[in-house]
Amino acid sequence: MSAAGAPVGRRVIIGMLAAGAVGVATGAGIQGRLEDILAPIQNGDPTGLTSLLPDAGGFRFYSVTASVPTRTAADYRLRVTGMVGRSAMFTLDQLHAMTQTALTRDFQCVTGWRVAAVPWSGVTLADLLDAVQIQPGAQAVTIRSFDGVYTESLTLDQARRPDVLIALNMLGAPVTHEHGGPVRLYVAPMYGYKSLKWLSEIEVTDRVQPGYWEQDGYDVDAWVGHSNGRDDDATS
Ligand SMILES: Nc1nc2c(c(=O)[nH]1)N[C@H]1C(S)=C(S)[C@@H](COP(=O)(O)O)O[C@H]1N2
Ligand SMILES: [Mo]
Repeated sequence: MSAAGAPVGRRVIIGMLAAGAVGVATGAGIQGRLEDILAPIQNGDPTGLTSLLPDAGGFRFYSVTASVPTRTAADYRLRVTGMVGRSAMFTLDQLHAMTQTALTRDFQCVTGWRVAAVPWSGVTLADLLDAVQIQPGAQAVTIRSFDGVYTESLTLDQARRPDVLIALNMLGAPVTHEHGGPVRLYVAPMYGYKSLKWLSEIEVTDRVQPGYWEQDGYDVDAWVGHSNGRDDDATS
C-alpha cells in the first residue's frame, strides 16, 4: 500500500478534531493565552481541579487531514509488510495479548508545547518486529496512518529501542480517536511528529523514507533537544 497521494495541504489543522466548534473557533491564539493563565494555577494546584478544564492536559490535537475515519476495536488492523518473511496482520485483541510495556515520559511538540509525565502503554515496536521475520538487508521502517496521508520513518536501530511503543493506552485509558486511537506510535525520545497517529501499517524497508513533515525539512532524526535547532536543554 502506498500513502503517496497528494496531501490536501501542508497545514496543520489545529483543533478540528478537538471539542468541536469551540476548538475551531478559538484557535491557537486564545488556547495559548488560556494556558498562560492556567500554567501558574496548575503548578500550584495539588487538587488536580484544573484538569476539569478543557485542554488542561496541555495536548493539542493535531491532524494534517480535515477528518479521519474511525476504527473500532473490532475492525482495527495493523499490517506489517515489506522485507518480512510473510506479511502479517494484527487485530487489536492480538496486540493486547502480546507483552505490554508501560512507560511514563514527556511529550514534546517541536513547536514548543510539552506535556510532562504522560503515562503510555502498549507493545514495544521491538517486540512486534521480533514477532515477524525480518529479511537480511532491512534497515528501516516506514509507518503509515489510516488518515491516508501521514507517514513516518525510523531506522531499525531506533525502532528497536525500548522506549518506542505501539501505544494502546495513553493517559491511563485506551488511546482516543482524537489522539490517534485505537493505536498510535509513541517515540519517546523524539519530537511529537514522530509519534504517528491512527497507525495502520509498518513496512520494513532497505532505507529510511523521510516522513510527512521531513519532506518539508524537519529532521528525520528528531531527538528532543538535539535536532531542529530547538530546545537545547529540553533533556535536562
Ligand atoms: N497521522 C498523524 N499523526 C500525527 C500528526 C498528524 O497530523 N497526523 N501530528 C504529529 C504531531 S506534529 C504531533 S505534536 C503529535 C500530536 O499528538 P496529539 O494530537 O495526540 O496531541 O501527533 C503527531 N502525529
Ligand atoms: Mo508536533
